[in-house]
Amino acid sequence: MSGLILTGLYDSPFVRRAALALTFHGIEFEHRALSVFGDFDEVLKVNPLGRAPALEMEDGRVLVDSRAIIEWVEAWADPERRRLTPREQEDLLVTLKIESVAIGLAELAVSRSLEARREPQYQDPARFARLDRQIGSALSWLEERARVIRTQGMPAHGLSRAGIASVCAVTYLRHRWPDLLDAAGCENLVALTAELEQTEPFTLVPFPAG
Ligand SMILES: N[C@@H](CCC(=O)N[C@@H](CS)C(=O)NCC(=O)O)C(=O)O
Repeated sequence: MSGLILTGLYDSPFVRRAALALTFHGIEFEHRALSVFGDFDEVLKVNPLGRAPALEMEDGRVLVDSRAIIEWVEAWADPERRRLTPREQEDLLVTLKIESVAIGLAELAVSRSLEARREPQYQDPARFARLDRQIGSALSWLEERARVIRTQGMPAHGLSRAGIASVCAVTYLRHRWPDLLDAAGCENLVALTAELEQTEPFTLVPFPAG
């Protein structure tokens, strides 16, 4: 497949996980590094929500939302090839549970970043306190499952969509809110993330420096 364009920055856990799924499957795409803030008008042209990621196809059709993009990529991929989604029902349940919590964690971490962008007089300490409890709780939940996240349902090649979502969320926290990550004390999850970040496809879609 060619002619695909993925819009968004890789400092977004959602854009990054869509790019990781495409890369995992060896699907070539052009990366259009637009910011949802600095390039808002351009982003609105491809995504009616004004959000990233958006995946444009050669015929002009656009798929938005990282979960939808991963679903589509997995469905398109040759069924005989390696996948990110387990076929067996129990494995699928565990994988989707972990992926959902990891995506939710990324949403909470991004919400915290959006909250922090407000003028100080409009920032709400109670909102930060709630977000921090939610982030800490989600990290603890993932930490308890760190040993299964890596290979959940996909022992042959050792990566599932649960792993991709978890790594994207934890690496985002490592860059944006390291104190929260350290406070959660999730050593196994942090070690797993560091290990996977050294492997493909993560090395091919790195979190931007700086
Ligand atoms: N559920 C969406 C979330 C996408 C999302 O919230 N992306 C962020 C970038 S990190 C964004 O576009 N934020 C701008 C906004 O919501 O105004 C997905 O998984 O793709």
